Amino acid sequence: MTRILLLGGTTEASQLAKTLAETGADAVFSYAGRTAKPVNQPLPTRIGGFGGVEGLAAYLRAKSITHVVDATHPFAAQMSTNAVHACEAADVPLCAFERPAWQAGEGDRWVHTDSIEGAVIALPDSSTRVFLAIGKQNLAQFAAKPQHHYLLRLVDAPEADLPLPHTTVEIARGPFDAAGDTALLQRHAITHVVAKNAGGAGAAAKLAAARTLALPVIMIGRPEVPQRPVLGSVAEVMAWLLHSAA
Ligand code: 3Y8
Ligand code: NAP
Repeated sequence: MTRILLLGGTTEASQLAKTLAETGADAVFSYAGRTAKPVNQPLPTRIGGFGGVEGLAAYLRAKSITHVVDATHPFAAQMSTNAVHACEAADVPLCAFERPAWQAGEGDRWVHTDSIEGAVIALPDSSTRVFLAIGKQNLAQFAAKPQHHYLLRLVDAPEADLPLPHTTVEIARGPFDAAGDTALLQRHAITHVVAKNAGGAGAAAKLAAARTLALPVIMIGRPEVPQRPVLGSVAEVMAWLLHSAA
């Protein structure tokens, strides 16, 4: 009896949820509860943390989960790490469903950093205008360079004051398109773009826009997560589920 826990929150997770629903799979979709109104999914959905590794392991046992697919974002490193340890503890097979990292192409002006702190260091000292397209969880680190004007794109309007003195806030939920992002960068006279190497299509528009406008992109590399099988398509995940059916 196969029962799947799908750790979601990305375009890939939504694609997989659609196929699981169409095939009548017994699956539950999980959001962290980061946004006010997450997109509805065609599967029974739970919202909120599990309570660390122990909480997730207890959930797996209590709900008789037979497979976990981690389709969270490459930067959701804590969730992915917890999933590895909880699945080991509960002896439940786990795979990750993840899009490949973006690679710089012709005309790209990328500066690679391996952390948010590295991105702050990579920004110039003289004040300029920066598109910070990394959401809201990591803004505090940029307070080390308050001299810049920051264009922020957030999913929900910030409740508390922002940790940066000069900001313009754009409330928008992706996926985004290159024409829209090119116009956005021009409208705000942006000179630098800061991005996480999310991969996939949903967040790539700003990279195409930066290339069009010959702007530098400070590209933050992905955090480390423990070893687990990583699959790259819905078909591969469906085959994995079938192959390792309980
Ligand atoms: C809550 C679920 C789908 C999923 C869509 C993808 C594409 C649009 C692009 C930019 C980059 C960013 C951010 C981004 C994108 C997709 C995907 C993706 C980047 C939602 C969603 C949840 C979140 C959480 C949110 C984070 C933030 C990151 C905004 C839903 C819309 C910047 C990542 O305000 C906050 O606290 C936002 C937090 C985590 C990163 C951060 O650290 O702030 N995603 N994004 C999920 C949950 O609760 O479990 O609300 O519907 C999902 C999507 N966001 O179904 O089609 O697959 O990546 N999300 C980044 O890539 O850098 C925006 O602006 O150019
Ligand atoms: P994170 O830092 O790796 O996780 C922090 C904690 O949030 C986890 O330990 C877990 O809490 C909870 N959590 C995270 N994802 C969850 C999920 N899908 N279901 C249930 N609980 C979850 O996570 P994050 O980077 O904040 O990402 C949160 C959500 O946003 C994820 O769904 C992710 O896919 C989505 N997202 C993130 C980014 C990004 O840039 N980080 C981009 C796009 C989408 P407990 O320890 O209590 O279990």
